[in-house]
Amino acid sequence: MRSSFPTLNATNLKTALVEGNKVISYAALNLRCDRFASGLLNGNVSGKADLEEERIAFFMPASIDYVTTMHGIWRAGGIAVPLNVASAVTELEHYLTSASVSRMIANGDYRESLVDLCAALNIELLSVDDIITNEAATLPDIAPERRAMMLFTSGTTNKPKGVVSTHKTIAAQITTLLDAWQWSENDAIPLFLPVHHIHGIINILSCGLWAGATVDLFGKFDMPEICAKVAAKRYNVFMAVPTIYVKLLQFFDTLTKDEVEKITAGFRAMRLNISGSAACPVKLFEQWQALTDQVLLERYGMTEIGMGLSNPYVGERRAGHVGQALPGVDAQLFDEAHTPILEENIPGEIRIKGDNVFLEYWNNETATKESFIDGWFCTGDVAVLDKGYFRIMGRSSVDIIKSGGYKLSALEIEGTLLTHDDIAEVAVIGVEDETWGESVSAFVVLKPNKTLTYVDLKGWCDGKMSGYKIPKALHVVDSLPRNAMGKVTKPALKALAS
Ligand code: MCA
Ligand code: AMP
Repeated sequence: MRSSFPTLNATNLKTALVEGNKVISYAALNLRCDRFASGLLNGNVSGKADLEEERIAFFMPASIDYVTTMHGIWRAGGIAVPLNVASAVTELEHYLTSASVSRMIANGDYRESLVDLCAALNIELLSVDDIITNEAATLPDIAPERRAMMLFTSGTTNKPKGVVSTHKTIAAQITTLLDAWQWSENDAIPLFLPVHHIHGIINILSCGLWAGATVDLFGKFDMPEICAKVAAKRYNVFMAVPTIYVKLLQFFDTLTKDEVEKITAGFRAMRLNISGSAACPVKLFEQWQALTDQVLLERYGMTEIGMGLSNPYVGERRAGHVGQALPGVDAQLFDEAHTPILEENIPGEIRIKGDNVFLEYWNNETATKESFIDGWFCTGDVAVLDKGYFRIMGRSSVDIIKSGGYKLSALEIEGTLLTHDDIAEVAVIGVEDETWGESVSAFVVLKPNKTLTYVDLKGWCDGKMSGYKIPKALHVVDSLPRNAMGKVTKPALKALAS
């Protein structure tokens, strides 16, 4: 089997991607991906029959080059490792070394910013133009079971883990959504979410391309620009994290009534608005409906599984609930004794089975084994069944924070803060926040005779962690609350923070 999406072929002249004033058809994109794959295979490095799952990282915002690189790697038999362009250098170093990346693709300023790091790690740094050939060569057959992509996700342990999915996993994650959300080639969708996570990569970009739709690419969430296009009725599908819907409502408060009416008319005319990656508060669901007549379709997913649960496209979309298992996905709640919970309103852990589930954590057999019980992937999310729909109650670990749709590890942030010369002890928690869902708060005990202001801490964090991980509040305390075992009692800190 050649690794490809059905629509990405030589005869499909429909517009696939729009990037600013650049427009590319499926046929032209297909040829570009082939030429890129050819360059990866026969270029100045290996010249192998296929890349034998070589890990190739790329550091690009959503763009035609990003899609060319991703599909080019897939077609050449490599593992695509898309990286967060907002990462700090220490974070990148971890991703690159833990994935044993051999080549890195980046253009322009992004490329420049990586020269020293790639040299230090002995990684070949190339631009898309360095690789792409004039003509496409014959490409290898790629079996569906081959590893295809590695995304990094934070866990409760210290450093993010590489989540590996195969071509088959990716196809399953895409096709279940095509049916469930009734994607078609008539769809047009903006992509402004980061493209190192499932939400941007699978739900928007890959579903859009597999369906033969048109995807408008934005390097970042450019609210005025996106709203202007919505007002011009360019899109019929919109997907975002709850924080974005909150930010849109806040933005509307700064506009005239007339301007708001034009934008909300654009949303009203769409066939579908989706919210996910974090809980959508009922109040937000209702505000959005009142303003746009759109009943948000909320769904639940995870890097390891793609999407698992969804409210229906046709039928009741219930606020505060994430619906039912998607086609091809098995979902079941389990109690602490690993017994399935069959009654309603009894909380248990969501466990998932299906072709949508990832293959492994890269190079981490122990973590992979520990995350499955009897073939079920254990999500760590707690839910109840409520009149046939799943309702998320929270997570089993207080050390996972969801801020603006990003999953953050409190322990990872604590690990960095502890390297500050004046900090003796630290505890990081997520505090409920109207805009971010949860916002990162740090409690610190300082070394004797030291002082620390929030501004100083924020400045110090710059460059040591991605901006969205930097605490939004600092509490300097004399001591941290601990239980009899000496472990910090984070629920007590949450109470203190609120
Ligand atoms: C930006 N900032 C944040 C966040 N994003 N702080 C906390 N949490 C965040 N998520 C901070 C910046 O550091 C900066 O701080 C200030 O806000 C403005 O930054 P800017 O980049 O301009 O903000 P923005 O463009 O408004 O970004 C907000 C955002 C973004 C668009 C909501 O966070 C975002 O794209 N989130 C979506 C992430 C996502 O796709 N998650 C899906 C994961 P300062 O001003 O102090 O410098 S996949 C997943 O979860 C599963 C599979 C699923 O179910 O989908
Ligand atoms: P990530 O590891 O970034 O893939 O984040 C996955 C996590 O996001 C899940 O384990 C949930 O905790 C959370 N999540 C995703 N969608 C929802 C939702 N609709 N409601 C509540 N939490 C969600």
